[in-house]
Amino acid sequence: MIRRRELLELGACAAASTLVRSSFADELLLQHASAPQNLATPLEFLDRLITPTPVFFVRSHFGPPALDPARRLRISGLLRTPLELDAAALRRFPEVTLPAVLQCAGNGRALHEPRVPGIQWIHGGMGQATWTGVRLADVLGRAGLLPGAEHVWLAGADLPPKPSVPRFLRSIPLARALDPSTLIAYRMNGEPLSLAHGAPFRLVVPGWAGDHWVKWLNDLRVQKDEPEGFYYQTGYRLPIEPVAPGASVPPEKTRPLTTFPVKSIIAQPLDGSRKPVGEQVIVGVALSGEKAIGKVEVSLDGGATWRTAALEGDAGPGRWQVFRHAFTAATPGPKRAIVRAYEASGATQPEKAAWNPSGYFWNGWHAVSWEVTA
Ligand SMILES: Nc1nc2c(c(=O)[nH]1)N[C@H]1C(S)=C(S)[C@@H](COP(=O)(O)O)O[C@H]1N2
Ligand SMILES: [Mo]
Repeated sequence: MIRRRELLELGACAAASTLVRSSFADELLLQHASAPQNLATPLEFLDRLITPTPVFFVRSHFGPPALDPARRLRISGLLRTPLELDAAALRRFPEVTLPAVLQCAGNGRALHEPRVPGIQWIHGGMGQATWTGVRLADVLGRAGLLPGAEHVWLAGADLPPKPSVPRFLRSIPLARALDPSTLIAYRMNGEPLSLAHGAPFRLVVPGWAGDHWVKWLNDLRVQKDEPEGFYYQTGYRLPIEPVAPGASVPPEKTRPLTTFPVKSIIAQPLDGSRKPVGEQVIVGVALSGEKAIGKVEVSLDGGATWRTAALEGDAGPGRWQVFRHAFTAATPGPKRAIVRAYEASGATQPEKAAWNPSGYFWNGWHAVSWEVTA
């Protein structure tokens, strides 16, 4: 059995990305010299409802397989009629478009204390796009579920770099597969899916962490049980009960992670920036797995008092909203803003995120400091 550390070394990198201008038009692209398969969305782009595709983060364990527009999706297991669908066959199901946040479970890993190994994402392991495709429920309905169907195993066409490395295999419970927001998508932000984001088709599971959003999808199996193997039994699991920072957690005290928790991130001002006296605007995004955002608050006095920020975009599960709070700084000097989001139910973010051994789901209060200049 491969150990987590060996696996991490294969993909280890800081998820730093730089923006480069492409030779076409004025397009900005993400680039990372050592690991092109792991790219972070720059923080300053988390100020809008839709993340432009060229700066949308990329996370691939092994890198993409060859581009194959003719790829077929095999749908097998506990079904009356197993199916094999290519892109044209998929398009005969009713088409759906919805906005949804895609966020890596490891987003914010670099902010957990003590630090844990893995890609050191800060805030850029997420983005929101519109996704177009067909409902997985419609496809499974056509195939006809047999008694005992409880889990849907998901695999893509990407292969590990060597035989000792396990394949990337995920699974979702049948109820989540049948949710009308779960899509087999072939378009992102209105354009055909790019290879980096899973062409020709990928799964979209709004509100659930990115590892369920299997790219280059080619093998879907309806099963009675959850799968075995590294990516299911060891990776992508959280402690069932909260643990002390730095604790080791035996596998039987863990469960697969699913929805990401409520959080909010400030995109502007950037930490360490300088702004002239006058109007100061704090902008960012607020999101929470399968819950709608209810309220976002900003504090300018270290958490003593909070003001409610204005929200833009529609509230709803699986999507983010933009928050904005403006105030006037009449005199020069240092400023610091803290943000926290609430779900509609009133549940809110913890000041410090719950530490866990793999560094998933950081959602502590985000603070930025900047200088107001004369
Ligand atoms: N086949 C396949 N699907 C995959 C992955 C992968 O390595 N292989 N990475 C997953 C993870 S961990 C994340 S966070 C998302 C990232 O999607 P993106 O690269 O489109 O942003 O894809 C998921 N789907
Ligand atoms: Mo991820």
